[in-house]
Amino acid sequence: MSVERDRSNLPPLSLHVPEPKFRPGDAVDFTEIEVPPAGAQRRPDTAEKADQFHDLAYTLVRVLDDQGNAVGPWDPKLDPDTLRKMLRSMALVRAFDERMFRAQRQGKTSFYMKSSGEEAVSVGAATALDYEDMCFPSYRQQGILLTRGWSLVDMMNQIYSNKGDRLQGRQLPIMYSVKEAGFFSISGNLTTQYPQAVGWAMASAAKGDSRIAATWCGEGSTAEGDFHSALTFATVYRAPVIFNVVNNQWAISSFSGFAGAEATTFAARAIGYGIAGLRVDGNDILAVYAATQWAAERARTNQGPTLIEHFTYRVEGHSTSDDPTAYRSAGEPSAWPLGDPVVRLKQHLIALGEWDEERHAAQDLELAEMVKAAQKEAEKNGILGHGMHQPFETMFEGVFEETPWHLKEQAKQMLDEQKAAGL
Ligand SMILES: Cc1ncc(C[n+]2csc(CCOP(=O)(O)OP(=O)(O)O)c2C)c(N)n1
Ligand SMILES: [Mg+2]
Repeated sequence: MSVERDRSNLPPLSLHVPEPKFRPGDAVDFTEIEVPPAGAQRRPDTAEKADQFHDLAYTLVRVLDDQGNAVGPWDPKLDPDTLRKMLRSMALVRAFDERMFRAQRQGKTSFYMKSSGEEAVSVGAATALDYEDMCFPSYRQQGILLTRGWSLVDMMNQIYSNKGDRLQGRQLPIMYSVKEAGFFSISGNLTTQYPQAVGWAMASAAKGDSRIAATWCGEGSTAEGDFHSALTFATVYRAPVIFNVVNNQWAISSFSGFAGAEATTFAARAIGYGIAGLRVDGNDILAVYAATQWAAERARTNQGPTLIEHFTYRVEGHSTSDDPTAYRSAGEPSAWPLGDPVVRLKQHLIALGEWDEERHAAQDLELAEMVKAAQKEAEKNGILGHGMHQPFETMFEGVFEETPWHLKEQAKQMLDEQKAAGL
């Protein structure tokens, strides 16, 4: 028997619905974002237990200061050639993004996603990892393929779903899959790459291999169940994996608050799992490089996984299907307190006397020409809407080792109908 209690003098509950600070038309003031000085964060030994440096999950590991100097214990002390290579890779990502964005607007493909403002996250990590390490990216890490020297034409063929497309038009444009470059198939289903990376890393360890895995997802994607099961498996088996959370503040039109950013940092998610957590200035490529190198050393010495939050900003729309002016203030990108990753590395190289504005401008021109030439080459294989680039029946292939009878039947029916229709 239940006795109802008089609840009339209890305070009414209320629901907290997060709301972004700035909406279209609002003036932007990011002074609330705490930006600690570069060089001020300690660098623990890679053999230290994860619970010894929880503070690093609540700050920002930074190397490049406002004058373009590399300072503090996280400075990876890279030689000028490596620095110039990273600058070139970031500039190439930008040139590639520009060109492919335009190709979409010209109707040559149905879809494209830029990574403007986030180039340091993928280029810095890909430079710090070994080529043989396996990457499980999201759709905004084209910088890994470009840093690994993958063919621009091959990437463009995929974007155009043309007859040179190694995926035969069966994936959304930009969802590359390049086994030869250690680049796992991108999935449109957010965060599926997290448990996949852990599984791969566990297999690598079980086999006594020396290769590690790295994976990336957006801050919004941390709300997926897959994120949490991946972290559980990884901590239990001390899987040699690096979890990257790219906190670019937005998940399409939802701000980071909807993934929990009002309550704590994304790096702090690691703490509850007993995993090493670092929060890094994602627009500082030296910090990204140093954090990745540190996490890779932990993984390679069986100290287990590391979660790195890259604090950055998505400068452009989510994709070519998005219009950010509808939901956020146009002033945000320029007010972002951590600057532009390309400009910051350029400034550093200039401060070292290893680069100058003229060389930079010349490189930008050279890269734009290179991308243009690759585009011309790829377009020889076809663009969207100009003919059939793959035989119809290929849509039934590549999923099962042996095509099951019912798919064979459907394929035959389709081909018969095509024939009857005179196609
Ligand atoms: C499981 C799943 N839910 C929803 C979507 C739709 N979707 C595609 S991208 C995206 C936003 C993801 O934001 P975030 O993880 O922050 O990554 P970002 O795009 O900022 O790099 C959403 C909701 C999806 N693709 N898969
Ligand atoms: Mg995001």
